[in-house]
Amino acid sequence: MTTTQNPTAAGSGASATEAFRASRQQTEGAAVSAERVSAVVTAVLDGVRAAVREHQVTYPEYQAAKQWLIDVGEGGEWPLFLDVFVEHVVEQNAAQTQEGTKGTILGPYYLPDQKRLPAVTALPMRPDEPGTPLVFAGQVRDTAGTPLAGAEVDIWQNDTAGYYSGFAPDIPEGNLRGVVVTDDHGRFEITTIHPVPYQIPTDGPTGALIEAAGWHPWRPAHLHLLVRAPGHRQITTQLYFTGGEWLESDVATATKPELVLAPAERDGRLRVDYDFVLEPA
Ligand code: MBD
Ligand code: FE
Repeated sequence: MTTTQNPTAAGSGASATEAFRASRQQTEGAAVSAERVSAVVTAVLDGVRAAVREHQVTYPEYQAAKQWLIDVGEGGEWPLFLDVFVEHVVEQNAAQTQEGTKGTILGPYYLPDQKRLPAVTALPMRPDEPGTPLVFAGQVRDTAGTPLAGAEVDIWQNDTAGYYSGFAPDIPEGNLRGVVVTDDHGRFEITTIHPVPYQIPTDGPTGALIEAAGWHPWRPAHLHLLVRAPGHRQITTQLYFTGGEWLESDVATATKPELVLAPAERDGRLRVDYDFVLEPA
């Protein structure tokens, strides 16, 4: 995957399109019937037509909207835009049949095949990585309470500048990303830094829309996680932190009360414990 030389976040959106293309094989679903395509697309178009009618959309507005759609595609921001504004509803649908730990959206910045790390570990970091040290520890169990040894806690987060490795220049590949493997008791203990709130790139078409609408572009600070074990349903989730900004107004509508943690200071470092529960596949 190429990393754009644009240090601004518009580069993030474009790289997210490449990451999505690269991972697409895994996400391809079964064939969809004509009935279902027609039902869903008709509903989408009916919604658009209703908005045009209700708000008496003009020709200049219609042409501006067309240009914006072209710009989102050319800027590679469809993964960013869709994951921010639509994915949470798809996740709600999926959550209806999911037991165990609450899930939430994946977002555009996951990269597969990161470094495998032992149960007690630090995420790959630069020697001078800025940030508040955070120890994140817990256990992975099944819904019957049995610890899952060898489970994978696949974790990624932003740095204190707000950037994700692989989606911004000048950050080493794999920085603040890793696949932590639980010990014989299903436990893990990960040393990292506290993530910071994430700002949707303000210099791309998604940011332009947010600005034009008078919305704000922020997500609360979060850790991203995929947790998996053989024979169990993978959980996609995020963890948030009490007292942080934007918890009540996440632009991506992806917070859930169960996912907000309260780190405590211990030995001069922040520590937070959280256990994951996986249901049988
Ligand atoms: C993110 O970091 C994120 O988690 C989501 C869901 C969307 C955009 C950026
Ligand atoms: Fe994120």
